[in-house]
Amino acid sequence: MTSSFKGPKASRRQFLAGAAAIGAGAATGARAQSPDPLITEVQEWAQGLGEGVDATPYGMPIRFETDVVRRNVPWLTADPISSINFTPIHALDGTITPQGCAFERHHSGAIELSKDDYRLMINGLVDRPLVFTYADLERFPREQHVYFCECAANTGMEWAGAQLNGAQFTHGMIHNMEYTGVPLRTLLNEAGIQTEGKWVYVEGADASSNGRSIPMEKALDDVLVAFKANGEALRKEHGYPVRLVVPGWEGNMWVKWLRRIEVTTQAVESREETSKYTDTLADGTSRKWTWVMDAKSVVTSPSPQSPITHGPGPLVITGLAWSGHGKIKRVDVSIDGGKTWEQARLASEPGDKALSRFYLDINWDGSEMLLQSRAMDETGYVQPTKAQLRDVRGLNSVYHNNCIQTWHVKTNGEAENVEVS
Ligand SMILES: Nc1nc2c(c(=O)[nH]1)N[C@H]1C(S)=C(S)[C@@H](COP(=O)(O)O)O[C@H]1N2
Ligand SMILES: [Mo]
Repeated sequence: MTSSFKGPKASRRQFLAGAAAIGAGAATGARAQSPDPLITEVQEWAQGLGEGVDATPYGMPIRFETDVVRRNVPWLTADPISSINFTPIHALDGTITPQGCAFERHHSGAIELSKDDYRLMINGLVDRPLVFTYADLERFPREQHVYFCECAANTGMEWAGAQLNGAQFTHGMIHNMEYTGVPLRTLLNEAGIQTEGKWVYVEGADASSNGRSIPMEKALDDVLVAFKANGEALRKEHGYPVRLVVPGWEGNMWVKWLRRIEVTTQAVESREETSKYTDTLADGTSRKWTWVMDAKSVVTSPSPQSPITHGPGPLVITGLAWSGHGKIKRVDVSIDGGKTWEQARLASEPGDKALSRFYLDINWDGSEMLLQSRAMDETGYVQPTKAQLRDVRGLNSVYHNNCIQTWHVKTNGEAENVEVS
C-alpha cells in the first residue's frame, strides 16, 4: 500500500534545500535592506535582571502560551456543573497531557476532598470488609504506568456530519498521564474475594457517585487505584486524592474521588451503564457493555486551530494514535482523502493503552490536501472510515465514534473539518 504512494515525501536533500530557501525567504528584504535588530541590538531582556527563583514557587505557562487552554463548546455546555471541556490537543506535542489542560468531565461538579477526610471502603462478597485511609493506601506496593483516558463521547458530535471545527473539539476528550497507584487486585486480595464475587461496583464520593460495574477479570488485571498523575498529586478536577484508572476502557469507568468498591455477583445496571453509555445501532437497537476504546487517531497539526503558517516546502504533519486493546502498531497518513497512504513515523516505542505520537515530514507543494490518519493496533484492527462505522451504528449514536477524521487544508494553509465520501 505504501509502495504505491506518489506523494511529495521529502528526501533529506530536498528538506535541506527547502530549509535554506525558507531561511533566505524569511530574511529577504530584511537582510538585504536593513540588519535585523533582534540580532544586532542588545535587547531589553539582556539589559537588566530576570525574576529570582522565589518569584514562582509553582510555575504556570508563560503568558505567550495563554491560548493553550481547555475550552468548551457552548451549546454542549448546558450547565457548567454537569459538563465537559476539551484538551487543546492541537497545540500540544509529545504524548503526556499536563494536568492543567487535561479535559474534565463531571456529572455533578468537581468536589474538594482532603486526604484526611478520604476513606475507601471495600464491601460486598469479601471475607473481610475493609476501610482504607489515604495513609493506608500509601503503604501498599505501588506501580507506575502511562495510560490514556478517553470519554466514550469523544467525537460523539460528529456522527451525523462534520460539525466542530477543531481537533480540540472533535477529539479533545482525551488525556494521557503517568499514574502512580496501587493495583486494585492488591486491595481486593487484602479483603479476600468470595467465590461468588464476579463483578465490582465502583463509586465516587461526589453527589453523582458515577457508579459503574466492572467484571472481576478486568478488576484483577490492570486497574489501578491511583493517587499521583505525572508525578504530582491528582488535581481536584481529576479526582483528588484518589481515582480509579481503568486502562483502555471508556473514561466513564475511571471513577474519581473513589469511595467504595462493592464485590457483587452481577452488574448493578446503574444509570451510567443503562440509560447512558450504551450505543444506538443502525437498526435502532442498543448495545451495552462497550467498554474498550477501539483504535483511533487524529492529525493534530495542521488542523483547523493549527493552520499552516508558511509557504510550500517542508511541512511537519503530526498527530496522536491510541488503542484500548494495547499498543499502536502503525499509523498511515493520507493527504488525498484516503486514496493513497504513507506510513507515518512513530516518535517513540508505543506504550500499552497509551497515546502514541506520529510524524510525517513532507515537502508540501502548496496545493490543497484532504488530510487523514489511520491507526492500526497490535491486534491487527484498523481504524474504520466514517462510512464503515455508520453501516453498523447509523447516525444516531453518541458514544464510541473512532472513525477516520478528515481535515481539508486549503492553499492558504487554513484547515476545515470535512467528510469525504
Ligand atoms: N466520581 C466521578 N467520577 C467520574 C465522573 C464523575 O462525574 N464523577 N465522570 C466520568 C467521566 S464521564 C469521564 S469521561 C472521566 C473524565 O475524567 P477527567 O475529568 O479526569 O478528565 O471521569 C469519569 N469519572
Ligand atoms: Mo465521559
